[in-house]
Amino acid sequence: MGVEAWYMDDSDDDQRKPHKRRPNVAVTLEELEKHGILYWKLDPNKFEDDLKLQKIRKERNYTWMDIVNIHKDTMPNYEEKIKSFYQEHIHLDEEIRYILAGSGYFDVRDKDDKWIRIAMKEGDMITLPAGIYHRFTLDENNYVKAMRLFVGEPVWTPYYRPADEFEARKKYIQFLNERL
Ligand code: KMT
Ligand code: NI
Repeated sequence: MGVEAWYMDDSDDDQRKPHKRRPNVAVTLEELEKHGILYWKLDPNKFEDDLKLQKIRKERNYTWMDIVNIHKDTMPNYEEKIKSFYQEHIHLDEEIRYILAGSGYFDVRDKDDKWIRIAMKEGDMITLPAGIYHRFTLDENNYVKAMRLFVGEPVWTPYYRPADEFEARKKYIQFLNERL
């Protein structure tokens, strides 16, 4: 089984809840791939010495990495950070995350601007393409430990929506139009 994803409902209830529609509208890995999203399943217990992870990093040039712990007791400016992660934005580079413990949701806009929620658990690694509108939230477990990877020196700058004038955004739209 790959990663679980679904179309979100319209409720403005707590962002940490699943927000599935009734009945649920599941999203397959194939649909995610059409949006330029890459996914891998790894063994989080051996992240320090994992040939599969090393291969991905080499092939995709993910040279840089660190590990972040997101929990209210360990993260400075926790509430502020949680809010900013959940503000819809793009980056000019790929956003690459590997969940080592805990869980959380990455929400991405589909080709029709609808929210898809991707439930990330330990062992799940994902790449969001440059220029895709997205956001992140913890789920009701309120904890995630994640490896952040990057192609070269990291630039974390979020460009909040609207950010349609950026080259990365235009290129992403072009990519979607060519594939969908
Ligand atoms: C981000 O950029 O949204 C984050 O780093 C969120 C935490 S990583 C799961
Ligand atoms: Ni982001």
